[in-house]
Amino acid sequence: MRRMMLAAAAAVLTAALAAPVVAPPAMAAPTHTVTYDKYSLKVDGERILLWGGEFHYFRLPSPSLWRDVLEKIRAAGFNGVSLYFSWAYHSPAPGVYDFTGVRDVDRLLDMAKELGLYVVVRPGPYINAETSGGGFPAWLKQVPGRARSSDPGYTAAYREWLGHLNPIIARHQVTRGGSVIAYNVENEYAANTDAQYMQDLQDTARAAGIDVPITHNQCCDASWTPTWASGLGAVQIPGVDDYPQSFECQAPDTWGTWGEGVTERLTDSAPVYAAEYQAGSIDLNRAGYDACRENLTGPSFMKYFYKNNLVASGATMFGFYMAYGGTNWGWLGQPNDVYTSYDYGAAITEARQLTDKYAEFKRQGYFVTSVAPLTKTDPAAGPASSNPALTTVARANPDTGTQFVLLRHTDRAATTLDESTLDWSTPDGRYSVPVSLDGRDAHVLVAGYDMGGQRLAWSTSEIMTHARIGGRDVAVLYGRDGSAGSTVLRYRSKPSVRVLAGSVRSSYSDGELRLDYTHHGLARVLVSGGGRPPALLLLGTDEEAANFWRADTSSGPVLVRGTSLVRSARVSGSTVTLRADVASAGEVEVFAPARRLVIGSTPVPVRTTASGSLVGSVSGPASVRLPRLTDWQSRAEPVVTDDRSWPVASHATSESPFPPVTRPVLYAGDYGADYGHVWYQGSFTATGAETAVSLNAITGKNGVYQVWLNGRYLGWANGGTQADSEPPVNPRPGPGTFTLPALAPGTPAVISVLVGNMGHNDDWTADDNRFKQPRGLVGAELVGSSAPVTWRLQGNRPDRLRGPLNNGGLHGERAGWYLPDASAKGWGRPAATVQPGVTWYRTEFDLDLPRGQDVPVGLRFDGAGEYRALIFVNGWQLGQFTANLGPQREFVLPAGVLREHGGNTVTLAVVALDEATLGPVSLVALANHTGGVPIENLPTR
Ligand code: IPT
Repeated sequence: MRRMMLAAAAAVLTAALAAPVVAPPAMAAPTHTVTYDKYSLKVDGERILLWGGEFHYFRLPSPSLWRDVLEKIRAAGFNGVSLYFSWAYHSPAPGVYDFTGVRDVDRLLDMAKELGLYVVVRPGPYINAETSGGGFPAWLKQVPGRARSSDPGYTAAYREWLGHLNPIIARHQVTRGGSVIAYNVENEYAANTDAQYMQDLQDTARAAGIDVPITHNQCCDASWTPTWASGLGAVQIPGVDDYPQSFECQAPDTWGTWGEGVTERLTDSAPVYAAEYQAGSIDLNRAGYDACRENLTGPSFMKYFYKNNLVASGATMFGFYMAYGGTNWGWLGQPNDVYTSYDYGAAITEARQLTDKYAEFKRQGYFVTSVAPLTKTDPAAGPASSNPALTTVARANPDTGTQFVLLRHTDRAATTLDESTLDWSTPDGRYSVPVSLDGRDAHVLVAGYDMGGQRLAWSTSEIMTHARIGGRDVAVLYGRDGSAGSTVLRYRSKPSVRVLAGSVRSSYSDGELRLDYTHHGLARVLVSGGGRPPALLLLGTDEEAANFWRADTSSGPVLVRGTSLVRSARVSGSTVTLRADVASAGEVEVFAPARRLVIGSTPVPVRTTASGSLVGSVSGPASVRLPRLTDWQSRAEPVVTDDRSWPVASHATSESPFPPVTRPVLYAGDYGADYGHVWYQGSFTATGAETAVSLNAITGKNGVYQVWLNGRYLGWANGGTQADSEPPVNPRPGPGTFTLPALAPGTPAVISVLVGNMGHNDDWTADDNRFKQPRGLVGAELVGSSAPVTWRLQGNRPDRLRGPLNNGGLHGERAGWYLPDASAKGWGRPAATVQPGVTWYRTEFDLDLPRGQDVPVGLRFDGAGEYRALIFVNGWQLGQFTANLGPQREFVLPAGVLREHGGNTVTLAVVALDEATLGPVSLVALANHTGGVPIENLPTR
């Protein structure tokens, strides 16, 4: 009997954990289904090609700007986003979680749904992402049991996190009317793997009502095992991460150092998933992110690698890492690989500006989301090329026959201009097709395609997009400026052809209209009759094509050119209304079923063109002058303070695998000092024999510590960095010996040490040896004396509003000097130079930026010297200027934190290693557009 009951209970449990979960009865009925097969995901049975960009909400502390960035992502043609969720960002302490304000992920997922973006959620628990601890909260270092395993200590901790997050995600699934389409467990889980843990993560998700497909992102090609495609812990849609260019932004000529970048098929039961595909880079060598954007991951990289991958792999699910990188504000960043900016050389800059890479994303994104046969393709024989320097790779849709032919250089690194003739058997006949390729580029040529109401036999121009507008098919095709193009369309009878602009030759025979031209500017050809609906072919250069914006409305798509962004469009009656940004005055052209145009709330007088479009002119933004920062007040932080309320370092043991250099354990985290700076005070009674103090500290890369005796500065040393290899760990990672002045026997003495913790190690190796390395002092002893020293320490106190990562343990942080309403007492006129230690500076300024304009504002530092400055704006710690390290001099101040209409406070905590001169600090306008999004100011208290 008892056995039976147990068996029944086990069956119920198994059902609850493993079966695809049926929504609890209280939930509304599923509104959509998400299924998949080897070709693609399907929503309500309809195939989709998921073209997603990665976005980190936690790197943009302004929910209003989430909308700005998500609208820009959508406007580039993405139909999805991948979102990591950072555990550390939401949890200052075990059991304490916050999902409000800048941590309101419910709001984020609502926004994604409203904008029509599918979401792949990536809740970790481990995320890497160059975040401190790889997204693990620092308090997890005190939890016994190996992280990223099925150890009970870790399991209880991550279940707490997912216990808060999963229910939020669950209610935003496509199956419940939201837009979450897949759920990524763990992250590149390839070292020290524990299959039971992978399984538990999935069971936990299912039990919380997650019923969309579960995915994983395997590092870095299928040779890494396990791939989680089969066996215990297998996911439904295993994916692969690909970073073919590696991360050396300073190298101008890199081309696939990490391989071909073709995403492997890991299973025949699911689509090929490029879970993270390189779309930028961390700046390992501090070359500056523009070098990452231009040298390493620019448009020619995108053209070659993305198109090659699209056709060679047949992937229909993509997550481009990153679409927008953002900012390592507060103590969010991991110390080794990144600095404050996480711009990533992405298509959208940290200051939310659109780049040449954005234009390339637009050309490709519009294509892959407009041409439906791409969602279901099999490998096919590519046409033979008469010139061996050029090669083809092909796929075809088995239902429509539509072919996708990749044209590339045989030597993928070739930079030559080569011409060839393809012997191309298309669904509409066999053709000799002249093609050319100039340098590092690739083309996806399409044949046998029902392009709206037209039949495209083939074209050597690439398709950007096409849309039925006002009863006509409008298609945008493009090619490199100066290259030849041909397009062949089929008709029942000879159509009438009118070349409205540019130079295009046309000929007709045997049901085929052939257009020949050189890509140059924007040619326009109107085709009517021939037994098909009329068509307007817009044949442009790459640049002209990228000027087009496509927005979907309930009256069908509209196309726009001449604005610097189109966020959305609406057609009502005979009026088309655009939400669009404009950087400079000029002409705007709109293809829409309308006769009147409104941009924002301003009617724009228009005329109708022969192309059937509306043309008018728009004005640019008003110019902006930002105030100068003057009237600085300053205040030095004390070096010796009353420490009676500070915890005494008294522990004999630690959870950390790193053995203490001396006892008691001095590790900051063991006493709750988790982020940023930590002050230590060591009190002793002098024997007179002390000659020096020998210290050791771990700060993470680029961290330093400073030492004083009785308030007198003794100097500084570099803190230890991450031990990159496996154990044995470096036994004395951050040594420093500081000579003491002579002390009279019997006198009380205080050694003050300020240790800057640059962030916690990641847990890439899933073995605790990196992640659980301590921060702060790891050893301290007097030289020449055995006088007992009592060490006390003071660390961060979390700011409830700004979150656990906003602050460290500087006195000024604990006393609230960083807040905009800090008392003016104790502040005075700054001295000409700063002394070693911590000096705070503060000033206020008013802004009143032009309404209806988007002016991203930065704070620029022009100084140099042995100092760093923590930057607080209205209390939000927006970065660290490292004068001695570079490369970053401009720090983005997100609107919302920054009050665009009203008073602002900038507070700097300058940590000087030597006497230093600060140098100018100024506000800079990083761009200026009309448009933008409405900005909600964040509270300051
Ligand atoms: C890949 C990680 O999954 C991602 O979180 C991020 O760290 C990215 O790298 C680099 O920016 S791991 C990489 C070794 C492929």
